[in-house]
Amino acid sequence: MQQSLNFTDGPLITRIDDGAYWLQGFCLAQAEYYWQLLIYHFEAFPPQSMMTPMGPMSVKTTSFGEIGWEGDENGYGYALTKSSGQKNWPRIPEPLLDLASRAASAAGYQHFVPDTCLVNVYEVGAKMGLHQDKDERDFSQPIVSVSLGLPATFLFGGAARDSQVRKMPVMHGDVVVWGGKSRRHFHGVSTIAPGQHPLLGALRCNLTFRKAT
Ligand code: MD6
Ligand code: FE
Repeated sequence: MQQSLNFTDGPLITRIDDGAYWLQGFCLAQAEYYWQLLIYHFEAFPPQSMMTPMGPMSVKTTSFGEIGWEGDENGYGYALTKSSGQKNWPRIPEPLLDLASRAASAAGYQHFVPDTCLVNVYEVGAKMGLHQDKDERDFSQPIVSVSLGLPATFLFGGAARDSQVRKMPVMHGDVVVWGGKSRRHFHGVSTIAPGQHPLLGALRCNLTFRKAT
């Protein structure tokens, strides 16, 4: 971490890289409410493990928004799709749109209006290998990533897969905003360690908001 600015009336904001910021505790006060919205969503759209060319992912996924993310045995990584099977994904709830927009603003990206929210659920032992987020059309728009539940080590590399990787302990209520020069940098999540979170139990949940179309 190169630089931390602790504003007296705001969250701890750490610059991770060019255009990438870690907002510690940014949504801690509202996190329980967001989790309630997610539990409700999971009843109709349960998180499912996506298929990749390397086999099923350990992380389970569901979505909100005009388009969602689905597994793809043929290509690499994910494919953006219009719907989940027959059912369209529900709209991104207003409180979550508001959170994404406020977090993006706090990191210097004004007027962020995401059209998709990917919800990743990690059980103990799940992880996400180093990857780039490069399926979106407009790389001027950032990604807003919200962490809930068990802590995780977020890995942040560079433009190449073998660039040096930094490790950030992301906690319940943290938000990472990602854009600018580091928009396509490699990143991932280490294996989730056993633990119990007071609200989520033995789970970590991550929301990523994007403007994909
Ligand atoms: C996760 N997140 O934290 C996975 N991508 O569970 C991501 O892959 C991610 O957190 C782009 C920007 C922020 C992220
Ligand atoms: Fe990603």
